[in-house]
Amino acid sequence: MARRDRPTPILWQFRYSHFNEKARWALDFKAIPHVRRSVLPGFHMLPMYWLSGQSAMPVLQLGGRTIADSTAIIAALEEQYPEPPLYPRNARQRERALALEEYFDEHLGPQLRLAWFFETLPASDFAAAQLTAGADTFTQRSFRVAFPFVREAMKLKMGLNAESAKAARDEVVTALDRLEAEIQPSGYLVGDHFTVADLTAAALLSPVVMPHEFPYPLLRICRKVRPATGRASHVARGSAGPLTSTGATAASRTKWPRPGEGGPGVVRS
Ligand SMILES: N[C@@H](CCC(=O)N[C@@H](CS)C(=O)NCC(=O)O)C(=O)O
Repeated sequence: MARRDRPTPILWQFRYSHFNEKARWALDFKAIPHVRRSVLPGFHMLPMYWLSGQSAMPVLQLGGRTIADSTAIIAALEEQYPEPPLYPRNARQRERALALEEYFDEHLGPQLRLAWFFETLPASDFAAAQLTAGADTFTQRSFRVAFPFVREAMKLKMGLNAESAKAARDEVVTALDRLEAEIQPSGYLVGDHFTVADLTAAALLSPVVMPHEFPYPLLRICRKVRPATGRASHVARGSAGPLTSTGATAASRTKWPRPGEGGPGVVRS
């Protein structure tokens, strides 16, 4: 079926979420016109269970299928919209790209989230404002009122406490060192092109790196951090505390192309 004749995919998302950014970026990279339906943490559970039988976002409705999990979403997009590719054509490179995607999904994404929320959830005004950034005033105010309950639910769901946050921070630093070590002379993680491995690492680091390309408002909490590279602004505005490590430097060096950004029919929500 020609691209233009296919039903418009619907992405169910949290705006402020790095796993959701991973799926958004894949859609944008492939310039796939789609609709975004944003929900708020805590209020997402019922609709997501109803839609997909589980609660984690992102969820993509694509040609009659409902797909949960960013990795599965990218695999489905790659199948239905192969151009431009996110998977290398070469089998060994593809294997490496998928292995790196899995590594960052398992060892960077959840840990960065834990460390990040451990620092920010106690700051109720900031955290509630970030989680509702861009929403209308009524939504923002209502969410702020409900936030103490949402926060407790989030802490329970993530198993968030001082000990788990410390372990998560250590694992993030290990993952950042691995990222630094894996970047090839080309500047990409696999071969000479941007692949799912680069997309995954960069999207999952977006809460720390705060790239300009992030499509929703990111609230700045950071003091000045000494620039580490020629693209220091990406590092400096995002890095807070112990996550300012070599890997944040590596992420700022990684290329961040979004060929399909704002492509025809991409509906921002
Ligand atoms: N492995 C999943 C992880 C998704 C995930 O952890 N999503 C978080 C937001 S970053 C979420 O929806 N948490 C709420 C919940 O699980 O109910 C993926 O790659 O999509």
